[in-house]
Amino acid sequence: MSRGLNAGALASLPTSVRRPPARLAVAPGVVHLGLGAFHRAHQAVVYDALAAQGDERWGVFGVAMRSPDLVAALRAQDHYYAVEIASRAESWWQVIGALRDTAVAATETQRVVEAMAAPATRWITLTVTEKAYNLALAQLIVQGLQARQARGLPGVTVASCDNLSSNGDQLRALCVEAARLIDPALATWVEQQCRFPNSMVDRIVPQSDARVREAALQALGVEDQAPLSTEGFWEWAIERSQLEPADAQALASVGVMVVDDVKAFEEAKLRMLNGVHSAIACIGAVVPQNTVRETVSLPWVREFVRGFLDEVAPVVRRPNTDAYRDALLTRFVNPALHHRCHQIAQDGSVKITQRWVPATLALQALGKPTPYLIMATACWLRYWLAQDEQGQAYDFNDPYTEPLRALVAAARDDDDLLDRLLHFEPIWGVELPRTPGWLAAVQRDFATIQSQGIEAAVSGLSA
Ligand code: CS2
Repeated sequence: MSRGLNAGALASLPTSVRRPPARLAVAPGVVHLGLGAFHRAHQAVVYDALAAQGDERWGVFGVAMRSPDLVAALRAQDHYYAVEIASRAESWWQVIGALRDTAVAATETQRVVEAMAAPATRWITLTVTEKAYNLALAQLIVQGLQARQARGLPGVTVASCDNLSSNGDQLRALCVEAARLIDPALATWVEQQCRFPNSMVDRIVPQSDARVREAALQALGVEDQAPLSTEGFWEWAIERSQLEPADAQALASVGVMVVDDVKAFEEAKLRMLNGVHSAIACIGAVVPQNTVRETVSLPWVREFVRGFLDEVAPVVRRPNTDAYRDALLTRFVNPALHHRCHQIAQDGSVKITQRWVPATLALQALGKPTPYLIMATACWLRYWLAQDEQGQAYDFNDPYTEPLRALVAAARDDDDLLDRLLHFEPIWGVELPRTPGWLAAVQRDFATIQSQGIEAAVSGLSA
């Protein structure tokens, strides 16, 4: 039995492993909700870069929303864990020190509230996934804000880092609503004392697995129960007007893009990266292929990805979309990343409503056809059949599984089913299904997938 990673093991790690900056006895300045892989391989790495410069205010109190397992593993490791950062040019393992304390929101709510209301806390950040943006989430945050108000403490920066359009504005609206239900004066305090920056964060961080744990053991010489593997690329764009000037300066000094408007970054991320990611995930799940890299390595999928990215580029304001597209094509086939298609396909309905619907409507408004988005939609419908082309059944993990299953059960025949699925308002809204030709085009592509298979249907687009 090998020893585990913890504070005592740091000194004897191999010299090839990058060590975290020394921890000073400073209370965490950040409460992060949603302790998934993304935060630990993205923002926590940024905070370590700040700590390495001597800025000690970015230690993290990490909150898992429900699952106790990761928290238990991290506590046993003094909250240290290792990240493999691998790009084409170089790769290394780095132990992260930013995480200082943890709690599980579902069972330790009071500790979480106390952490948010602690004098040292200046930021509350979130990566809780799209489906979690509801009143219950805001009520949790507002408990912390209410305690701050009662104690005469200043407001905080509440930063949503999820893949949602105008994520900060959405979170502000929810928090103000939750505060108003308690006391209108609290709602005013939240609006006036707290900042809710819009932001775009990007780094591909697959869920960890046994392969990553084994690679970590090889690299570190000790066992890490919570290691991650990610790419070298990362971006974080955040809205300047919602930041304390000192925070803006600190973040910018380690490479965060502090910008006047994140819209252009958000469009590139949601419509290009995430948009095509969801399509790749559906295609890969159906073929089937295990990972994004395997799927995008198929020449016909690569062509599709390129076509999809070129199709949506006119409704992305970020400059140099060609370079952004080419970078994505490289990032998706990073051999170090084992990003499972089924992981990305999960929660698909709440994702594609952000990723495909606004892009389709924006292109239609420009009078441009959307054959790739339409094919992606047909692939999503095919994915909903829950069986790959080899006849293997798979499970969904989607907040709308029940209502969508009910639609399937109520359908009179296949045409009726498609019609019902494509009118499901929480995903498509009301406008898109009414636009001329959209429904018929999706139905036509779906029929081609059903009769000829997904490869023939998708390849037909670029032919
Ligand atoms: C992916 C994202 O799972 C998904 O839906 O599209 O997690 C994606 O990997 C990240 O947004 C990249 O920054």
